[in-house]
Amino acid sequence: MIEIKRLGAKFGFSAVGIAALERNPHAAELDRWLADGHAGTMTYLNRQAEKRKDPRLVMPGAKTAVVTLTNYFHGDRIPNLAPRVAQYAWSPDYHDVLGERLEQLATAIRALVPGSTTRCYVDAGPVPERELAQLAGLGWIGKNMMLIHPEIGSFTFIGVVLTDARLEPDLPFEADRCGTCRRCLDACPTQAFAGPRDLDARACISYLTIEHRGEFDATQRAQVGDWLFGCDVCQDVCPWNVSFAQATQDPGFTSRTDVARPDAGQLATIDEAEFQRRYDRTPFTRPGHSGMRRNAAAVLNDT
Ligand code: B12
Ligand code: SF4
Ligand code: SF4
Repeated sequence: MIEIKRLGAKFGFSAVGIAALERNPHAAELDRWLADGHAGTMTYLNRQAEKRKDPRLVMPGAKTAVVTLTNYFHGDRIPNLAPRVAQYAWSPDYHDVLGERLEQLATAIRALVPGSTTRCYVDAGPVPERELAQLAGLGWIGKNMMLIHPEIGSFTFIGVVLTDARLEPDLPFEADRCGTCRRCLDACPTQAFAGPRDLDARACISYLTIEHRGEFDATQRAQVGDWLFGCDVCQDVCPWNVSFAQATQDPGFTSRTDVARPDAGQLATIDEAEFQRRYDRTPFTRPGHSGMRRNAAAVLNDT
């Protein structure tokens, strides 16, 4: 399906691959991860488990996943000093930008296969996105659990169009190019990895600053360190990013200084109306006003 890939590039995706939908070959890994409690309070992952284990259940009649990667790396020339914000959040909300592009791709699929139907997903549905990207030949799952493309690295968003059209699939990316490396596991500031491809989210700074609800206890406050939102350490140290990640030139992902380098002092005291005015349609709305105030207070405590 060269035409779909050509159109994917035209709509702004960095890479596109196609996977035939089947039962998730790593369903047992998901079960074990959930049983170990590694999802913390993200109970929606338990509720969605059956669909993640068999993505054919996500959309009745779905046969194919068209999977996209979009590079959001901003380059290491820009200093990421305290308070630190993960690079995926530096630009306008990716759900909006990628949602529109996925709709364009879905429209093109329906035109290529008349009578077919489609559904688009980016980080907001019961879709095992990394798994599908690996099956679509876009890269391998690194020991840090990230999908790593051999020429782009892992600073990518994954977007998926499910369709009932039967499209010719790509070959899965079978190689594991991590080899004996374990830099991500050793560099994690909170030792959040129980082992390779086994992240205990409860200790992950990304989980604590974005998904955790309520105040931090003393341990959590210390774990967060100088990260205000998300964490990039296990990607920053990965040799595949060090060697291959290129700063994006994508106009949909230009960096916003107010999000990339916010003032923690202001955030710790900002009122709700002002927070909404400044950060509406940015990833900061996920933890929201109270979560970002909590994060800012923890960072100020650390610096
Ligand atoms: C819950 C979640 C989180 C949680 C849990 C993270 C985790 N490691 O699972 C928290 C809040 C901690 C988090 C953090 C981050 N996240 Co997040 N997250 C998700 C979400 C919503 C679900 C992931 C999930 O189901 N996790 C449970 C685990 C068990 O499932 P899994 O990750 O799919 O892993 C499968 C494979 O590892 C496979 N498997 C296991 N062993 C093996 C072995 C082999 C050989 C193979 C092939 C497969 C395999 O089995 C697993 C189950 O199917 C996805 C979006 C989605 N709908 O999928 C985004 C997603 C994974 N997150 C993303 C991002 C960008 C991040 C952060 C980088 C953000 C940041 N900078 O702070 C960090 C990275 C932390 C990390 N190292 O994983 C991107 C990843 C893009 C990419 N290139 O991989 C996604 C895909 C969102 C998107 N659409 O772009 N995230
Ligand atoms: S995102 Fe940060 S805290 Fe979470 S696993 Fe990676 S290095 Fe550890
Ligand atoms: S740092 Fe090393 S072990 Fe970790 S994901 Fe990258 S290549 Fe794999």
